[in-house]
Amino acid sequence: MSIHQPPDDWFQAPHGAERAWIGIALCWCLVLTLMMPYWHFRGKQNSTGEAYRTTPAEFAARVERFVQANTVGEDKGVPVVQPAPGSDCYLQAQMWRWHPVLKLKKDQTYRLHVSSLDVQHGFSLQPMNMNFQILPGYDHVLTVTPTEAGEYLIICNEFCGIGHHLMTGKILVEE
Ligand SMILES: [Cu+2]
Repeated sequence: MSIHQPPDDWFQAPHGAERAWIGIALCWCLVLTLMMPYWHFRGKQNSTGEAYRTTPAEFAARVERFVQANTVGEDKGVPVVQPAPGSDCYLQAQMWRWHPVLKLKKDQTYRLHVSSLDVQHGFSLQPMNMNFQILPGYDHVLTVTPTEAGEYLIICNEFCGIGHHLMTGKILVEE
């Protein structure tokens, strides 16, 4: 409630430059809305949309089996896991770690399953800046073919609590 009653004619329809800017903003919203389905088919860094229902417990059990069968080393207490080229590999997001470290071969294709055990996380692969939302209850499957050897960092770019800034992971790609 205002202290003073506004005058009866306080409202004025937008005109001139204001009208033009509203029009420009509206057009840009429409362009971006159309770009969303377009990027789904054309974008090089967009997910295929392949996802399946799962539960945190079921996904964690699959990750554990995958880790136990393919571990080849350790990096600061985190298992380094090397899946067979062409196979399914798993990455688990949880407050506040990515588990395990994956070791992949250059030019080989993998089906990377990613899910969260607790809250929503953001998978952000650096330095190429590929980003995917990771939700609990969904097994997101990304078809991955690394084209350059090196060490890639995974950070979480969806705020997930007090340890969010510590949530980093790694993917190693070798020749
Ligand atoms: Cu986070």
